[in-house]
Amino acid sequence: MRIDVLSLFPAFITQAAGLGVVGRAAERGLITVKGWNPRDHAAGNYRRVDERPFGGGPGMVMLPEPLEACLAAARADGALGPLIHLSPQGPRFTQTKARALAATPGFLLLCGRYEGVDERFLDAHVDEELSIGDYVLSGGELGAAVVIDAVGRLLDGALNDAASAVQDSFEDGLLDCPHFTRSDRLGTEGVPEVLLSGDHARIARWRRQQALGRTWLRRPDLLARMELSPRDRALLAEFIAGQASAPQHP
Ligand code: 9D3
Repeated sequence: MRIDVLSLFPAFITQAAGLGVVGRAAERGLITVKGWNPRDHAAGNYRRVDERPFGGGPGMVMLPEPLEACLAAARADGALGPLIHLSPQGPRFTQTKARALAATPGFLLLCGRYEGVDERFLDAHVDEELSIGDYVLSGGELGAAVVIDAVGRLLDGALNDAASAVQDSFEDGLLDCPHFTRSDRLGTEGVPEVLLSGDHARIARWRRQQALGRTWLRRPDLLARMELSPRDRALLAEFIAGQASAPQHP
């Protein structure tokens, strides 16, 4: 997979994509992340990439010309797939979207700065928009890093253990169960007895029940949109019955 990122801070993206699981995926040749700086394609001694908006008001807007030249350079270099604008106006980036992108050969990400990007560039070149959540960032770079991380770790061979990919929170729509380490200092203190039992069927059952129960406690919105199997419903009912005082969900 190839991801090309248009950003005034390309090093931010390439550094983030060089670490951890995604960095290893890059070493394994599964993913290439390339940064493109519109400033390298800006004209004049000042290499302006921003300008004051028509109609006045505070703040600057990214000029279309450096972005057009930057995009053309990326495409000429082989950048492929849709151009996705990281934007607070976009629909929310989700695990479903991450899976869809991971199944493609590549895409481009456009990171805005200042107040945003000239609408005429967006109309002419952007295929999709994505927001990473309802909070105000100072630019699209963190959004791009989030997308690259979530997509990169889904690529076949990116994770060392294939099982950890399927077990993931959100891959089955549930939060994770609690984890306990074989810590020298803490020993087995505070560790649920079932995890020490060696009974793998009981352990799997407990973990599933914890995942269901914690989702019910902390993210009832996720459970509401799920179709639980009869077994899961029974596990959750048992979890709820074991709660000291059940929280009231509307
Ligand atoms: C305070 C400026 N806002 C005036 C209403 C508009 C605004 C412009 C530019 C708000 C944020 C940004 C920069 N944000 C992004 O580029 C961005 C973002 C975000 O802020 N939140 C969630 N997801 C994303 S993806 C890109």
